[in-house]
Amino acid sequence: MPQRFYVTTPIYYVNDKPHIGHTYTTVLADVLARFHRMLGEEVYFLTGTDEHGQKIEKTAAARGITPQQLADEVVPNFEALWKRMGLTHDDFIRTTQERHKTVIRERFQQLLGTGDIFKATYKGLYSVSDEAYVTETQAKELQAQGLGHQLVELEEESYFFRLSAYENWLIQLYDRHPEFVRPEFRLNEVRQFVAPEGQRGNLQDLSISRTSITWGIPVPGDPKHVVYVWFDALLNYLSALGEEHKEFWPPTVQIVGKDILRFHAVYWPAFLMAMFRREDEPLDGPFPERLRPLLPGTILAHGWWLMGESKMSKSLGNIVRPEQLLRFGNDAARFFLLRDMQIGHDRSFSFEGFMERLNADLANGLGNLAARSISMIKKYRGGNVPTPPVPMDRPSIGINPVAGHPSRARGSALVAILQDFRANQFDGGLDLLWEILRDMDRQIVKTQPWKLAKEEAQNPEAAAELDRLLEQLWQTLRVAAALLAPIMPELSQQLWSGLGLPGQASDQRLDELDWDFPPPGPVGDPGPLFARIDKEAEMAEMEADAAPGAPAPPDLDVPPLREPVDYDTFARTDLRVGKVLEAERVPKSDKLIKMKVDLGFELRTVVGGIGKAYAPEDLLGRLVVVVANLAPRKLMGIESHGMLLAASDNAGLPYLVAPPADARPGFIVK
Ligand code: ME8
Repeated sequence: MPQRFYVTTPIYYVNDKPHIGHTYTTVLADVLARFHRMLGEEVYFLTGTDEHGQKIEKTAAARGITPQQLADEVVPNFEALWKRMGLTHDDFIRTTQERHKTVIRERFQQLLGTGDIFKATYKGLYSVSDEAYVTETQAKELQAQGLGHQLVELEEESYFFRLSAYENWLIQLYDRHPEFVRPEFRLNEVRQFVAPEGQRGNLQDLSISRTSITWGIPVPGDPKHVVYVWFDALLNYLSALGEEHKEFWPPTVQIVGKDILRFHAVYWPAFLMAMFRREDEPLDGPFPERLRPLLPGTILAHGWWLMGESKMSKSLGNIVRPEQLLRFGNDAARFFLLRDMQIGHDRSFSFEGFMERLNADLANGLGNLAARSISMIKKYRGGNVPTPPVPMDRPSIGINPVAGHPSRARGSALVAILQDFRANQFDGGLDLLWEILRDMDRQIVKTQPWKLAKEEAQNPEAAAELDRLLEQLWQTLRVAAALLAPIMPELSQQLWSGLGLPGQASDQRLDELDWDFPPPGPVGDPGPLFARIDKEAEMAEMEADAAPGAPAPPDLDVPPLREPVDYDTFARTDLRVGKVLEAERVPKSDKLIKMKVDLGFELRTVVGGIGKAYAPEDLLGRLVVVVANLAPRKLMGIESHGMLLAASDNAGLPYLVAPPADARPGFIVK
């Protein structure tokens, strides 16, 4: 029976359009799915959207629509993008679907029955921005970070999952099965969270219901509470399979960004242990190995794509959108994302780097080698791939594909590449493959086929050598086309057919690939595989695109300077950095926006006349400068406690003054 391979992506929040991060995670899952299909495995690939919770409720409220409307509006963006990119997912789950909600209700009830979920009164601190209860220690840590986490004292009824009871089994899971989290240094982070410095008794029970919001799945029998969004979201991986595909359980690889590793490596296995546990298996005893095959194989945590050194975010306006990558084709974007990111680590993105990579590896590297090789086979052998009696050394032996990879020196190149791919290290495998391609280029230079072709009529040795070179080039390109099929499905097929090979590159079994394959017939014409990008022209065009049809700014009518003031007068104005946490239009006004602004030490209501230049959702999370000691003033019945600083053009349109990204709410501006 073929091995099963179930791969998942996180389900994405519907409060934003897809960006490079979502694209990366989903492409990585698609590459894994295609790769494992080419190993003969039976694959199930799941993605979807996370539609409940406070974030969605808030964004919808700021836009004046219902959360369901917001979800219905955003989901097609994801679906259309994945379709345009030709992704091969088997299912797309939405947490608002009935099939999902049913499972949440059933599982919630099951765990209520086993005592793993219980109702209690929580009294303590709550972090509003993290949507989580926090201990005194955590509260101190949050405050020390100075990121403006708003903490409130709370006393409320909540349902809890008894996470603390699973600490013992979780630690044993990490110790005995370190493959549960990859890469290894990410597992260490998880260990540090669960048992810092090896200390036990650190995990707190987890509140898994909310009464503060309504947008969620009501707790069965107690609809005042809705199920906490992470209990809801994580179970999608289970609910999506349903009865029909349950044989795929458990997930083989679950791809997540490092930001959500804790949820997947701590809460998720604990929920599953609770669901699959037998009563006779004591939680303070050894972890029952029986459970291991019921838990996810590997949680694969990748790093972030950064802009410069900072995280991409809406408020910084530095998000790379997938459309910007797709202008050079699906395959180019896929190749770049896989080639340039070392799994687990962060990587900073630049458009220059993106284009340079494509030019170097696709236009020059692979494209050039394929064009040269096929044209030589045509020119010197009438298009028929020669089959020399003594094959030339294969890259595994004859050339040294392992330069720079001393640890791989013993393995053959092909085995090493497949090993890297199996270990989800696509950057490493591709690096090695390109080393082989570069070596082929060097072989051409060294062998000088044009000279051999002139000599071969008189010298049979020259003819044989030319045969061997041409055959080796053809075999190498064939192997490359097959290996690249999971990563660049279109381009590899173009190369495959161009080499005169029948059928689909993606139908090949990668575990049966070798360097010797009898050429089936004459080579074809792959055409140019990848056209060289004119980097300068593209950069200029991108800049122009960034401001489509923007009218030239009007010549500034510079107003005269005001009367001088002395420093003391100026210094009486207390300017502070603030962060906009909520924003909504003031009814019946197209100009006024009411905001909740975090000043580091308190939350303020500020009403600003910026509604013609900004939509409320553009303001969320934005850092602003607030005149913090301005006397309160009523605007359309709402008391405003401060004013945002903004520059202004001739037409009076405001441009909010933005503190640098590393400033914190509460900082004084002077
Ligand atoms: O967290 N670089 O959804 P989300 C790389 N709904 N990957 C990035 C990235 C970046 N700059 N930014 C985001 C959620 N990602 C929850 C998940 S799962 C049960 C619930 C990717 O829309 C990365 O995979 O915020 C990250 O984990 C995911 O997008 C977060 O997507």
